[in-house]
Amino acid sequence: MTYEQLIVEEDGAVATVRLNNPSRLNALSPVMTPELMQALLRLANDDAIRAIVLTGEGRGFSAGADLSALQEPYMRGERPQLSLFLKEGYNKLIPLLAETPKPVVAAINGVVAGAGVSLALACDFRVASEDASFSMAFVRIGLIPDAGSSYLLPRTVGMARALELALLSEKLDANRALALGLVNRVVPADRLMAEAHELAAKLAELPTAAIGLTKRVFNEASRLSLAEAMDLEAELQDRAAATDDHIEGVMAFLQKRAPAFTGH
Ligand code: T3D
Repeated sequence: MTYEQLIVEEDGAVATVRLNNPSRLNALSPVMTPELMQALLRLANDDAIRAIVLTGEGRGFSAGADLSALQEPYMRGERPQLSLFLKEGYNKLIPLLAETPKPVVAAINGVVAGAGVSLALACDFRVASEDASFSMAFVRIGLIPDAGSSYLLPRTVGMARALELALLSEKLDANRALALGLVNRVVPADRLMAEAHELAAKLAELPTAAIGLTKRVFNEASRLSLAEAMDLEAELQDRAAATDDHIEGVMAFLQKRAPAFTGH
């Protein structure tokens, strides 16, 4: 499968999805957003793929919405209704990414801004290069945090820090992002892809269905009462217990050997 603004490579059970519009720092264009959705859906349904790495080509991870798409209508004095773009684009893309039943590692290679931050936050792990920098950016163009960042950012760094990041929109370097909990780890630029791939490969060896169900219970539990969350745990635990990997995990423990999970 070939794309115009995406490169998708597979290496064993790990797929690497590379945003590929480097001259615009991989801004999310009307071409890239649907292509990314298409690729994620395909990988989610491919049993051979058990972990995904998301990264950017060039010196950007993603600079958020492709603002060049707004130039012509704004020059003509038009005021396009942004909610229509959001509902057709990010409002489908970000839940698809966050709820993909496979672990997703963001390998943050450089500049991240606006909806690019949302994209990184919707991944399960964020490994940043020392060269990465982060800016919420929305307020600088008179907009509010969208693409799920109003929901994901406070849950990741806490409300006070999220407000500071959104309102001031200052550029953070990778180590500051690590200190705030915005990323899981920072690595030298020349180690980024190897570290992200190593983490993804480790995740790909785990029981894939249990990982998908863990993501689901965490996502849904935050909207439920304790009792409701525990009911959901019980329901999803039946599904996890029905997998071959559950039997393998228990038998490997009892037989004092390493488990060989298959993702089934
Ligand atoms: O439209 C909707 O649906 C609304 C939804 C909005 C969601 C959002 O994401 S709002 C936030 C949008 N993003 C931004 O406002 C960030 C804009 N970019 C920047 O502020 C800076 O580029 C960065 C801080 C990210 C990086 O700065 P720097 O100095 O490293 O790079 P640069 O020189 O500014 O950018 C390099 C090129 O990328 C440049 O093109 P050129 O001059 O070489 O031809 C620049 O125009 C282009 N570029 C960067 N960001 C975008 C972009 N082109 C289109 N859209 C961008 N977002």
